[in-house]
Amino acid sequence: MSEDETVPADVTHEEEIPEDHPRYQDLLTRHRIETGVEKGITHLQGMHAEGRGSAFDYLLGEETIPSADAAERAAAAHLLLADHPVLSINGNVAALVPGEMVDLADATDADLEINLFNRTDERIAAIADHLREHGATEVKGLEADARIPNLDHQRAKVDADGIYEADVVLVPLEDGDRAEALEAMGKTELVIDLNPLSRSPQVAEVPIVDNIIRAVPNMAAHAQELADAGEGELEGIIEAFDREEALEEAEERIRSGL
Ligand code: PTJ
Repeated sequence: MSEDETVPADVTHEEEIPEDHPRYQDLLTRHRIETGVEKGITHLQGMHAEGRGSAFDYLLGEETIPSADAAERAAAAHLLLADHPVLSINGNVAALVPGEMVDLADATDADLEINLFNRTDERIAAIADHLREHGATEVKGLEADARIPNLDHQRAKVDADGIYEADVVLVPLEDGDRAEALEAMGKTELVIDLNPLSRSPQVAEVPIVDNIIRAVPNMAAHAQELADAGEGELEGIIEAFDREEALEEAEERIRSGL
């Protein structure tokens, strides 16, 4: 199919988007965010965030570049080595990769916790239902009985036995203030963000500059492959990963298109 060929203006089901369309991933992502907003899962601002991400992804060539794959493998190793890993879910993440986050949690024995920038009880409940529909058995973030220090009240809310006490946290599409506040709590942060210049990947131990729809299934595949690896092998993968180099490679790819 050529790029000029159109897809139906009103896509009701994502199956209506032709998989051979040159911008398939972008169309799929847009559709999932739109559906997320309609279902009360995704905030309207999530559309803006997605538009920004999609521009970076276009420049990256809409593919997982080698340094992102290395970051995804290192992130999987961190999750497997952690005492208490937690995967943070916001409205965009829930709309884009609900089942994939459940698979990653299963593969790494991690908790799933809803943590919203624009927090309302209605959205928390809608996202928890949505995750359960996609196979989650336990969803954290509903208690909100602890606070991240140095953040305003709503955005600081977390579960005491979830993100608050976690040693390793995956924070995809995260706002920079919260990423910095979590980092200040001494947590190992794994960040998925298509903008390598954004503050969240800049403070992350493992910045993953990739589209979340590719990154999360790839992390789960790495985790499954590393399921029987010993601590030494996992530590070796972590040590071999160079965060500065990964950020530079992603920026170079975006700027040069090469
Ligand atoms: O659901 P809530 O209330 O928690 O709100 C979630 C959003 C995403 C709206 C909120 O956290 C927000 O406003 O985030 P920002 O500050 O816009 O940051 C989102 C980052 O994610 C940006 O740097 C985007 O480039 C990046 N991004 C957007 N879509 C993707 C992405 N990164 C990876 N994959 C994507 N599909």
